[in-house]
Amino acid sequence: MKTLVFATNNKHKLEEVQALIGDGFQLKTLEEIGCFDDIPETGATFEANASQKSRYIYERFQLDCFSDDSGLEVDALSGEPGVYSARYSGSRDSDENLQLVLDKMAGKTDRKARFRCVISLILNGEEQFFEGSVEGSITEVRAGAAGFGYDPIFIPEGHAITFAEMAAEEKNAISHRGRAVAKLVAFLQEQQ
Ligand code: ITT
Repeated sequence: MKTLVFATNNKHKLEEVQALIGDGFQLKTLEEIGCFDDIPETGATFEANASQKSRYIYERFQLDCFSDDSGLEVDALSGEPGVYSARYSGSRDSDENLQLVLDKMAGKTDRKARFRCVISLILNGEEQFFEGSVEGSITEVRAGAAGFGYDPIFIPEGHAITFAEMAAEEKNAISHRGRAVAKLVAFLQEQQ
């Protein structure tokens, strides 16, 4: 079975990707390979940050690995929080971050937004990118308790409830991360 390190410190991402990647692959966490570093993320794009995370692990451990850089882009906020999604309010507190989005969106009629996810895979020393996105809109108030991050204020297009009101499988089937992981899995299957 193929073993891949998933270079993330976000346990919600890990749970989602574990559910999506299927039985054909064994995921190793950063903890399992003995990496407790604060991996730098200083890029201006999801691609650059994803690359930084997977290269950091590959260079130190020489293991096949991938990373996910993701976030919410709100049209009326010129694409914010974007690459700053994890710390938009200055802290990593999801409640504070999503409240800042709601505050900045007060009174705005254009509520269009999307989640984007870029995966950087380093397999046998070669890097590949896989992308996924989901269009949707920002609610006026938060709803739901499932998921993580901005899920309580994001309604995917064609649906009437937020990601945080959906079962994990329902979110995974249409999410930015679900779509990027599906491309990653298809690529890995071709390699076998
Ligand atoms: P790692 O870098 O360790 O993977 P992180 O949480 O810092 O974890 P990112 O830098 O990629 O990850 O930031 C992603 C942020 O975007 C995340 O913390 C959430 O605030 C938001 N986000 C990404 N995917 C999301 C999702 O599916 N639902 C809700 N919010 C999401």
